[in-house]
Amino acid sequence: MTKPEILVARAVFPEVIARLEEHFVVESNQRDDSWTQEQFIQKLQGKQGAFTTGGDRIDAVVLAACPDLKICANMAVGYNNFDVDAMTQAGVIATNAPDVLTETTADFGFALLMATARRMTESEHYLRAGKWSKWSFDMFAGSDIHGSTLGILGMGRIGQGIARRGAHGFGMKVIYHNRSRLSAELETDCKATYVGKEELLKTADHVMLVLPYSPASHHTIGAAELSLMKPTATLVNIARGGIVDDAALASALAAGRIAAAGLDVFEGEPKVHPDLLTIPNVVLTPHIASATIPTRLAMANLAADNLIAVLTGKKALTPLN
Ligand code: 8YV
Repeated sequence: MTKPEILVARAVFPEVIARLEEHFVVESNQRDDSWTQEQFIQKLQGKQGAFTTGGDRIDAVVLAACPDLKICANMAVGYNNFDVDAMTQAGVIATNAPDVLTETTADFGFALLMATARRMTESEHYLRAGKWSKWSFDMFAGSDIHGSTLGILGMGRIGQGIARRGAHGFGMKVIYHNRSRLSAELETDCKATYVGKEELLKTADHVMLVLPYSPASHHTIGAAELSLMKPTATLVNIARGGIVDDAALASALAAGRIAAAGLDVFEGEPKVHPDLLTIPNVVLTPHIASATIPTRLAMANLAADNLIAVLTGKKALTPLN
């Protein structure tokens, strides 16, 4: 029997490519070239499977040009790069990579919160620039994490992981807002209290964004929402670019309307709003919340498992449609 053909759209672990090659004829992009949509379509034509990452868009145009496609496996839990309705209509299975990255991403969310509230990068830049000539009582004074109120917007698995870290590890009061309320059991486990979005923004000392991106969550945090937050508050976004209006955030930070922000994701990344690059009270990281080798390997293997299952006639492990 001839092996199905697949495209791996971005560079990944060689051992994952080797696993895929046991089952498929693999065209991979180990040079990690950036492709235009036209080039992507050209490579995908005639393939039954695609291994994608968050930057590879699968929409009606791509689907219409690639009628042999049966499955697209995303090496990401977020899947706003997929038009799932169009995929369903075209009979293409969509899968993501949940669970395997939950704890690693929650660790990072917490790290970014602490770095932001305690002004770690801002103070390091000061030190490296040779500006530290003497200690002073209020030098880089930040805000406390322990005992403060953590407001989490989006309470999926990663949000719950951050809530547990905050409540159990740091004695934080955790409040959350989500499309649906957690079960009583999960609320007890996370020590988290459900509140409305406005109450969360007004009362949290630290606001953590962990909600999925969709047209409905576009600019969930804009000028109006930022004006509700405490002037001493921090905002952390590890969800997706576009959930925050980055221009409005840059103005709020520059004007001191909130104390600080920590951002791992950006509107139009890898481009970053130029004002954010010059403002001191923002910690910036290049979309690395899931970046540990074991976790990225688990994500890649889960995407590979989905491709292998579907193209050998079995059910997808983590289907989206
Ligand atoms: C990925 C992510 O690294 O899983 C997600 O949704 O944002 C990250 O973990 C990124 O999307 C690349 O696929």
